[in-house]
Amino acid sequence: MITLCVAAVGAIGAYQGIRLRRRRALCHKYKLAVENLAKAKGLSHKKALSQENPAYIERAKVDHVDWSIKDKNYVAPIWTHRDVLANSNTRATGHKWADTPNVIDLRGLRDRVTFMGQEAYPCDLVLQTDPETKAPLNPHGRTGLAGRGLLGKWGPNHAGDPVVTRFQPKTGKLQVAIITRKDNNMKALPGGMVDPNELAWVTIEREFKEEAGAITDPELKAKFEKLSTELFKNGTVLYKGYVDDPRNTDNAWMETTAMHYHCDPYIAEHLPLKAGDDARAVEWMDITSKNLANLYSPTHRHFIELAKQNMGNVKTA
Ligand code: RP5
Repeated sequence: MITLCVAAVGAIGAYQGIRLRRRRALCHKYKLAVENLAKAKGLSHKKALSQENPAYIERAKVDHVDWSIKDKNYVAPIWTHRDVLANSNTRATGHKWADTPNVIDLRGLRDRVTFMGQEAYPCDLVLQTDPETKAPLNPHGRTGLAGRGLLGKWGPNHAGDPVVTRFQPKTGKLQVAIITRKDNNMKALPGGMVDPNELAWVTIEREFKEEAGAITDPELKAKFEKLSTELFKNGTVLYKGYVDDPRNTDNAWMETTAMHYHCDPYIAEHLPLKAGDDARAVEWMDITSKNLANLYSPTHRHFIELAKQNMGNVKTA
């Protein structure tokens, strides 16, 4: 009996040791992925420190973005937009797309993943949390704002982004489908939030159709449906991870899956586009360094550059 107990305790100890080592290895891999992304050209977070979302309150000054540098003077206002609170999943009314206002009550982080460098990591294993509030901490550092701002979820908020390219039928220049966002009038990819239990590639196709295919004429609409459905049959995953988004806060941030779809010459010439949903306008934008410099997020520019690489670095404009 005693021998059995000793063996059982030994086995449990060994199992816990393996789990601890696995957890350490995973955290190390995650940390490296975050560092690599931050080091990548132009991808350290800047928009997340900006005042570019007109609905946002003023962010606190950030002297040290990196959490590992202790900063006693850093006091970020805690702010979550009233629309987020009104749609909390703990309320009887509203659309319930947002988490509970009190992060302590949030039990779901262990069921959620955070994407970094194309890999998915369990949030509860790799994310650091604020020692006082217990809220998850933005892996790219301080933003000057605590709480969730306009984002519904504590931690990562998942989206999908289509990078749809074509050669302009007359000029032959490489172009990308770009919307003008209604919230801040900036040009961006026509992406959107992943719905509960939705696969990212489904979100990507749905969002493109909603934001770039709001066509009312039935004949043109049918043409758009047929051609875009054909286009979305073949896509390449370009990226999974953090987006430098002006809505990010210390405790809530955007992550996305970006996929590339290239139009064949027929689709390039005949796909009709019309802005809808969150888009004020939609256009085929020449891929030039000037145009890419002013996008909603530098991370979107990165996706478009990855799409170019995916096409073998074709000559652009
Ligand atoms: C960005 O916000 C993502 O890359 C995606 O383009 C977009 C999703 O948010 P909404 O457009 O739905 O507001 O971070």
